[in-house]
Amino acid sequence: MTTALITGVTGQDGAYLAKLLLEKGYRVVGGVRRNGRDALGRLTALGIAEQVELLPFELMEYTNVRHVLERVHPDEIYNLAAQSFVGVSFEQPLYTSEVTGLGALRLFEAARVVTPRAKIYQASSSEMFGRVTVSPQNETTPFHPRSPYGVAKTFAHYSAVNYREAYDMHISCGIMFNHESVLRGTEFVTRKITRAAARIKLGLQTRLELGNLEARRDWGHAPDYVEAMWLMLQQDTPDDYVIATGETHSVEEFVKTAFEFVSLNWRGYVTSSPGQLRPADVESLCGNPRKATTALGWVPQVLFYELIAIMTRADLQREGK
Ligand code: NDP
Ligand code: GDR
Repeated sequence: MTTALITGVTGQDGAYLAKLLLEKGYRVVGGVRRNGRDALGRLTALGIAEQVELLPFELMEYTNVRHVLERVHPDEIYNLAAQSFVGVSFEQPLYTSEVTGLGALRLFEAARVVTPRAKIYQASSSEMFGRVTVSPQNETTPFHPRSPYGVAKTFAHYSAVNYREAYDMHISCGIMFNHESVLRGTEFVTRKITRAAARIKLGLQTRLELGNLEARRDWGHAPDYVEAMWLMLQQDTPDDYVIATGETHSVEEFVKTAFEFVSLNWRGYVTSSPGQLRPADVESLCGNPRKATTALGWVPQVLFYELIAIMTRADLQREGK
């Protein structure tokens, strides 16, 4: 039986990936932090909380990371743990660098010592592209990160590449563009919008305050994206892959579509507030997933309009209870 260790198993991607690997017959071990809240909410929502073996895991603590590898001896390691919210990274740049940047290096270094033959997936991000001058972006597009989060992910990405080249380790990076789902955290703009549209429709909320409505993103569906993570680790040689839909839409288009889904005109409810703007923002992202399609056979199944329908419908159900 193949054993996978998922760091960040309580997050959106961790939950979907755990489900996928369990369906494939893996033994799935998940690293969790003790933080006193309902950490297992997403695993419970997918009905797999009992099937994932949970171990205390903290990326800040090298000894802990190393002990977990010694205990689990995973065949595959998926490093999804991170301080993943770009907005907060401006408030907590050092902490974000520690977890999202150095945390990944701690894991690679521990794996080099304990499980050098394990295959590793590193969750790289389209935020590394940042201020782009070419569109769409692919694996050869230069990085110009625009946030402490983006800088930390770029450090982690190059650390992964360096460990691959220096120590011949099987580390692959998914340069993933935004991917969303019904399990997305409510701090991210998509879920903030679909939840608000549902709540306004149900009379539970009156308005929605957003920031930059002109920002454009390439939004896909998280269950499709975890499939790409797994595919990367089934290859004989490690590599980096852009995972995206190839479509780009603005935040305003997202708002308009979600509100239309609940038969409301967004203009009566949504404001753009300077307080929600970031010191620097990534204005526009659009990925070219051709390499993943050719080499991995990966194709996104859910695109923009269906994604918004899935998320808004789920929020209507949840909020209507
Ligand atoms: P989430 O924010 O939903 O999940 C992050 C996970 O990391 C949570 O399980 C969290 O635990 C855990 N974590 C945070 N800090 C630590 C720490 N110090 N030690 C151990 N675990 C920690 O992120 P997503 O699921 O959306 O994303 C997964 C990964 O992919 C992240 O690395 C993210 O940066 C990256 N990514 C995501 C994209 C997206 O669009 N979703 C796109 C590109 C990259 P807890 O539950 O305790 O907070
Ligand atoms: P992002 O996602 O920063 O791309 O990072 P987020 O949903 O937070 O922002 C997307 C864009 O929307 C604009 N925006 C707002 N964002 C939030 N959160 N709240 C608002 O009210 C709001 N109004 C406008 C933002 O300025 C931005 O331009 C996500 C995370 O999952 C990262 O971990 C991941 O690496 C990248 O996607 C790819």
